[in-house]
Amino acid sequence: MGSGCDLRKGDVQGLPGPTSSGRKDSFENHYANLKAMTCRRGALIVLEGVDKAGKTTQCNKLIQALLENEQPAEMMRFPERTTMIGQLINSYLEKKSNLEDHTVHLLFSANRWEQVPLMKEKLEQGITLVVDRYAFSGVAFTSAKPGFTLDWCKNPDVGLPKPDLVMFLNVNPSEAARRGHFGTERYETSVFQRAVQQRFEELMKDSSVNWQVIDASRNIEDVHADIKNHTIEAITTAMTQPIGHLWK
Ligand code: FDM
Ligand code: MG
Repeated sequence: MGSGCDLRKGDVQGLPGPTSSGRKDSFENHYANLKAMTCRRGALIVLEGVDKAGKTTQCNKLIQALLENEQPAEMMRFPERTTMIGQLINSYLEKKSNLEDHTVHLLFSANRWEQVPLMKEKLEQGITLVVDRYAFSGVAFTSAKPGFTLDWCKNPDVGLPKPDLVMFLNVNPSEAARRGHFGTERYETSVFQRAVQQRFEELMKDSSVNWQVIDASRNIEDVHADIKNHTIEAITTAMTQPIGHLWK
């Protein structure tokens, strides 16, 4: 499956040249459109939801389905615990260290920004990225703590690559409880998770983001079928559009 971005200077010969500022604009627009069409970039697909919603299971199944359909795809997750910043976050989540609340929020954001060059490279190569949590988790979890506004929490993530699709895996609290006990990491209590759910609901009111709420209380295969359909649509749309900027 071709996924190269092989547009070269010669390919735009014959387009209006950059002679006046008005024509320069039209030249640049034309060039951007042409580049987008030639590149067939991958889509940025995010799965969000509270703990036990099935995000990781569904990310894995989606990757498998895309690869079976010869769609280049890779999985990513946030926090990405393997980097230096990720190790600080990991130790905080495992309660092996304490960090001040603003500080850890900024570390989670920095942990996304440090992956941006890699993400852009993959998307431009035509690889679809399926991401387990993103800036929305960042905002929902920190703003569930006392004294944090949604706006303050969003700020450090403004301008990140904008997802082409964000699927919120929605489970009701009683269903989530039936799926087993929480682990021992920080934030894994039902009181906190309910506050997080409410913050997600606030974030989903923003129509500048392509949110899709998925009923994740159904069986794994039904949820997967829904997720796959939304993803195929997003991949088709993303192909002809440049990567956007989140919350900008
Ligand atoms: N989390 C995750 C945050 O608090 N902020 C963030 O920006 C991100 C990406 O980290 F409790 C929280 C959410 C969860 C924890 O996530 C680790 P995983 O998916 O269980 O590894
Ligand atoms: Mg967890």
